[in-house]
Amino acid sequence: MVQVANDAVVLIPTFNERENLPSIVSEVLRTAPVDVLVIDDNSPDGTGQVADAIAETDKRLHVLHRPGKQGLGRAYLAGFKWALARPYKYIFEMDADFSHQPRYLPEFLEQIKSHDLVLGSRYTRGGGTHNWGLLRKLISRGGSIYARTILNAGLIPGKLGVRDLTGGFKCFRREVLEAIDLDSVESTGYAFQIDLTYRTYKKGFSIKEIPIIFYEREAGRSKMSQKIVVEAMLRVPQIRLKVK
Ligand SMILES: Nc1nc2c(ncn2[C@@H]2O[C@H](COP(=O)(O)OP(=O)(O)OP(=O)(O)O)[C@@H](O)[C@H]2O)c(=O)[nH]1
Ligand SMILES: [Mg+2]
Repeated sequence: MVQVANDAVVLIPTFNERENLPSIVSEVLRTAPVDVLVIDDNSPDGTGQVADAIAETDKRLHVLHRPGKQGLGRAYLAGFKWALARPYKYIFEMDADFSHQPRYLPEFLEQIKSHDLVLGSRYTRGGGTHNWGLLRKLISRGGSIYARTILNAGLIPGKLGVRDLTGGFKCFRREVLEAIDLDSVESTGYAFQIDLTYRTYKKGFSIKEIPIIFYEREAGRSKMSQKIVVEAMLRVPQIRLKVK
């Protein structure tokens, strides 16, 4: 296997994040002993080329180019495979838009020593959101409660205690991703986050939620859509039935 600079790699999927990319990458690299993989879906705004230019000057940054926009889930699955082909122990998921603050990375790295999956959680004590409108809050909270209710049905005891199921700031031990049949994951969007956390739980791995404040993006455009919300709602019952 190839040599890597650090034990941990932070996967950052990007679609039109040109404004955010240089600052998020430099802040992540400055804050924690990690490598970074940018997974770009051929962003029309040239994010991929910006990433390539930074990678030329910093060996800790890697770039995976994909031919076109296929959604967050597909990008992460490609990133997981890339990371598992290298000797990384810890594999992070993180957004490019500063909603996930790099300052939390050291706490993740501390907790992942004793847990299999560490989740950045808005809905545990000390967590929250910053600058979110009421509608966005309701969708997110409602989504987590809805997913928890459906996924828990008939499962008590041994209950899925996770409070923030749609969050996307996560750190997996490599053993978790090796144990999951990645090729069978079909969800994209928010459903992807629910799906992976549920699979981790069903395999019996330990999950730890740590509080984070989630910041609304300041630069660039949101890719959140009604379609993603509807997909998540329809997928949850399927996840419950399919994932053993
Ligand atoms: N490679 C890739 N990245 C994507 C795709 N869709 C979203 N992303 C990235 O995934 C991360 C999360 O997407 P956002 O648009 O911020 O979605 P969100 O956080 O639900 O929405 P906001 O809160 O409004 O920002 C960002 O880094 C995006 O650039 C995609 O199809 N392909
Ligand atoms: Mg965002």
